[in-house]
Amino acid sequence: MAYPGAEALVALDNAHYLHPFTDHKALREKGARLITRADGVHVWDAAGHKILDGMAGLWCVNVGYGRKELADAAARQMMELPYYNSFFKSATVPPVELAKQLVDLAPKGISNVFYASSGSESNDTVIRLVRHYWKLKGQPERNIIIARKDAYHGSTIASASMGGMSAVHKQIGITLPGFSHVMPPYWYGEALEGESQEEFGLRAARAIEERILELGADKVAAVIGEPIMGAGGVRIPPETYWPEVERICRKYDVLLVADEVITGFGRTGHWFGSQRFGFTPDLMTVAKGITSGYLPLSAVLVGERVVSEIMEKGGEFYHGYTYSGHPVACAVALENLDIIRREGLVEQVRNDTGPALGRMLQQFADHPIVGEVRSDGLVAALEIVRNKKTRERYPGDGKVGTLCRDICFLNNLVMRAVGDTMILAPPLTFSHDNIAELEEKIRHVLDDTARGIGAM
Ligand code: PXG
Repeated sequence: MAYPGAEALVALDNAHYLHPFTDHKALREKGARLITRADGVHVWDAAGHKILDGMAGLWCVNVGYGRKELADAAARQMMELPYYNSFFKSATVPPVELAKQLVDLAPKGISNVFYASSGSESNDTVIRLVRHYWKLKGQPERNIIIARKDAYHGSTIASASMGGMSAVHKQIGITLPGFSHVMPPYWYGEALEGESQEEFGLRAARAIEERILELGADKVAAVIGEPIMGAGGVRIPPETYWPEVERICRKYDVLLVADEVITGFGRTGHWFGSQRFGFTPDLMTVAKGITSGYLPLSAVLVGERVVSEIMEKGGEFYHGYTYSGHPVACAVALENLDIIRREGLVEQVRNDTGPALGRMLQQFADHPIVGEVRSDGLVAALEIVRNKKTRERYPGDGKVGTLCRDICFLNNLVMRAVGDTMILAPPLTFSHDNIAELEEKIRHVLDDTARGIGAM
């Protein structure tokens, strides 16, 4: 059944609402798709279509939609104490309890938590903390952070400057200094002919070492990376990459930061991507799945190396947000972690649904327009190419990906396109039935896309 007043709402949207990451001229031509409700792994639009959400909202609705426990936790906390801050030597209960749980879940060495409300704010906090640390250490000239090209670390000026998206940098115009970008660990796109995954992983890691040596190790504060690059196109690094990056960071005494905004809270079948890839970061950024997106919350998890410096040297760290440690958001996070544990979602993704999704998707590796299928836990990518052998892309800079995404829409499936890379990150509650439903839809979508471009 159509949502009452839907047409008028779409007109109001066109008139008054500037959407994030949107070409507004193009949006106005068609109008937005109004999403009005959701349950489990499906969302419904105003026209009544039931849509399979292959992206868990924006990589965040880990426990799925319609969780009464999370609404109840928020309501209880709102009645008890809707807000108080943790500036000026005060604290509230939920962020304290949540800090303990986060520290227990995180890799060894992580001992403290700084809260914010978004991944971008947390990454800004990382930049502030890293610089603060090296100043306290008496090495203020260590102020460059090495990141990877095509990385996404957020949309504030600082986090976008740290990110490696060239179109974003171009639009900002003058990005902030203090960041240096190296090759991403993207075997399918960057490997030399005949280069194995393992060899390429080492070469991509050593690009970081080369950059450290070029800049001078005494100028480099930290290396930051998403364990699996998300918005850059689900680039899953070879197994050799992260251990080598860690070795290099230790060798030059550089801090290692994991941006776990997407990979945190079970996405890869481990609590954190750093555990999946076997490395121990000094700092970690988390957001999204920490509340399954039900309320905005993010955090920087801080390791002993940085914590001990802050504690011993003292002095105020001039940084924080009104909503740092928001009690309602933290209460929802506590309940969300409880659900993930109670339902064994991390283990389910690791041992059952992650491998099942991978097997289902691999059959499309034979499809005429698919060059590579890759997945890890419940995050996956399908590369659309013109020539499977040479990996040549279709011309048009992502036009085929956009076409494929639009065909997904018509088939009531949400799959995101990054250029011509189609990506998936469904809720962690995704079942075998959901995987079967997804298979049906993907088959249609790929066939229709191939027919649309004359490849079938
Ligand atoms: N780091 C990573 C790894 C992210 O994926 C952020 C930081 C920033 O988080 P906030 O909460 O400030 O948005 C992100 C966010 C997309 C898409 O289209 C991805 C993100 C956000 C919006 C869109 O894939 N990731």
